[in-house]
Amino acid sequence: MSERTFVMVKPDGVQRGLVGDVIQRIETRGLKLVALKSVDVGRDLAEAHYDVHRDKPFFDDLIAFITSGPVVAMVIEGPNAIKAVRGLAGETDPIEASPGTIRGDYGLDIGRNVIHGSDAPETARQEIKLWFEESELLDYERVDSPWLQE
Ligand code: D4T
Repeated sequence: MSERTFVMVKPDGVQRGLVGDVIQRIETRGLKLVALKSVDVGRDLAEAHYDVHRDKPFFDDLIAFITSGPVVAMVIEGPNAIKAVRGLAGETDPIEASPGTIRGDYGLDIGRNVIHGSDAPETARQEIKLWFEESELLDYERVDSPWLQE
């Protein structure tokens, strides 16, 4: 079943020049880019995005990090897109992430884990609504879709 997920290249990924690599992995997997933009994240947006972690000890550091520089925000669509992107990203803590995943290839520290991907359909809906206007979401078919799905 086709679904949408919210993906963000975090400030460390942008500063380290990893945006192209992340997008390439998503595209070559067969997932469709529905929306894409650079964002200088303000405190309100950062706190809304990470509201579920408000009471965690790492919350302040997380907000400081995510507001420390531009991020690249995306909406990605495809069959099982949420699971597919989480698989591409690897475990939250890069030291636990398998080589071949984005975090396993590029990270060492849980506070600098390069990418975010929604963890469930309801979270994906909320995050897409938080980061994008409806008018920013594109409706098109990838020309190679018959070669990607039976
Ligand atoms: P995100 O949301 O960034 O894609 O990460 P995950 O979905 O994989 O993991 P998460 O929500 O549990 O964590 C959100 C964010 O907080 C940072 N973090 C997390 C941290 O700095 N210290 C910690 O102990 C944990 C658990 C990393 C990701």
